[in-house]
Amino acid sequence: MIWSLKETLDREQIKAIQLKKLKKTVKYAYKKVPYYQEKFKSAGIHPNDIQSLDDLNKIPFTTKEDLRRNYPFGMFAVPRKKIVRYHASSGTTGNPTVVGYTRHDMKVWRECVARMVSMAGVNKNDTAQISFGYGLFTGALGLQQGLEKVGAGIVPMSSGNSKKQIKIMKDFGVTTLIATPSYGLHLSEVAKSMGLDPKEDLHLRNGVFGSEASTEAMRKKLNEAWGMFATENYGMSELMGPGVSGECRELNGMHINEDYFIAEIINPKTGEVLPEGEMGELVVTPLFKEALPVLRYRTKDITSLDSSPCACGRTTMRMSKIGGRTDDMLIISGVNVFPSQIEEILLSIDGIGSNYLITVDKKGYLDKINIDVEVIDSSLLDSVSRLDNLMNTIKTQMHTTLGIHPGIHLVEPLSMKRSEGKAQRVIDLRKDKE
Ligand code: DLL
Repeated sequence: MIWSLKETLDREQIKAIQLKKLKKTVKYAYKKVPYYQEKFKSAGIHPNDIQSLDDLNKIPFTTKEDLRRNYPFGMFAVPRKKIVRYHASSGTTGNPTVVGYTRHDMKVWRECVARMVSMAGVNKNDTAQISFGYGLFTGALGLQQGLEKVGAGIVPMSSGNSKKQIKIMKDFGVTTLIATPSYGLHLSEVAKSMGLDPKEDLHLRNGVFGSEASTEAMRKKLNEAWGMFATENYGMSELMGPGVSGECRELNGMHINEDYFIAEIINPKTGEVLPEGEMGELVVTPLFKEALPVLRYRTKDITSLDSSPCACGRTTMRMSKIGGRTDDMLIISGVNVFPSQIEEILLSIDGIGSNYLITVDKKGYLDKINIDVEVIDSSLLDSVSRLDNLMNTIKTQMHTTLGIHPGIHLVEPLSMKRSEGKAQRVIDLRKDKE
């Protein structure tokens, strides 16, 4: 179902809406956020210079680092009393990126997610189990409010506790699963291990997946395992959360909510804007944000754009599957982690040397992360209790700070291979298994 007529405007109408909102957004960010005043001054531009959509490329980019430098609320455009919701996502090191929403921002977010789940085929007759983690992550609460708007019945399971997930799914007659694709596949295995046939004994008809990359092979497995129709959806906390774009049932790419976002593709090395169809880094300018306006936000996600007609009747631009990232951010079961954050934790713990290797792999359908770490003093390896203590300290800090559960392997001082050039800190074996 097409939720809003705004998804079917002709391209010229969409562009006219974008230009009007862009001018307003640029003026607003300039007036309310000192960071943008300084940035505009040093670039020698003024909001009045933005008179066409092509003028967008006069505006300097905004990055995650800019948000981090202004942690936590330095780039907010409204007083705190206007903020009705906070979320946060990983920063490259140390501070997370904090995002805030006014009532108006929440209204737009709900609308965008309502469109996205409608595109996926969800409606008021559905019972939707949300198996994204509830908390600072935008996934669960973001999906919940849009699903509520559509009228679906929400089962707010959060992630983990997989056997209970299957029991509730069965007993409540759940028809829609909201999760990362890897967790969706894992749940199908858990159902089988409980003696159930996911296709026969459970009643999922839609899968609304996102927050991590997935392949067509994974989609096929999800559809076959559950007898469902799986769609992929894209979003990012700094832009909104889920709701930026999503697939319709034609599976032609993810339709962008273009009356609320302008998408560009740039060459990540030069910053040059690339023509439609070329792969490059996605840069997005949200056109509605009151709390945290960001102009030309560099997502570091690699994709391409396509505005050709889609058989579903929507006229909005579509983005292709994310083909990778321009930085080294790892996504472990939907949780964003930078190797530098892991390093920062390791180096803050007494007894740990500066050599480590992060290995990411798949166990079944779930991501698994292991860290080999050199200790400073080899006598530690002879004491079971000291070894246990150190392992527990590392595991607890990784869990409380980053939300990951790595396997830890402590090794002798100087036993790990030294590199002559740039140290290899990460091995990602998942790529070989796709
Ligand atoms: O992951 C928002 C979201 C939640 C989207 C639920 C869809 C469903 P962040 O935690 O800020 O926000 O992570 C954003 O996740 O820059 C991408 O690298 C990655 N990502 C999100 N969706 C996809 C996708 C949410 N469909 C980062 N395919 C982004 C590949 C994705 N990567």
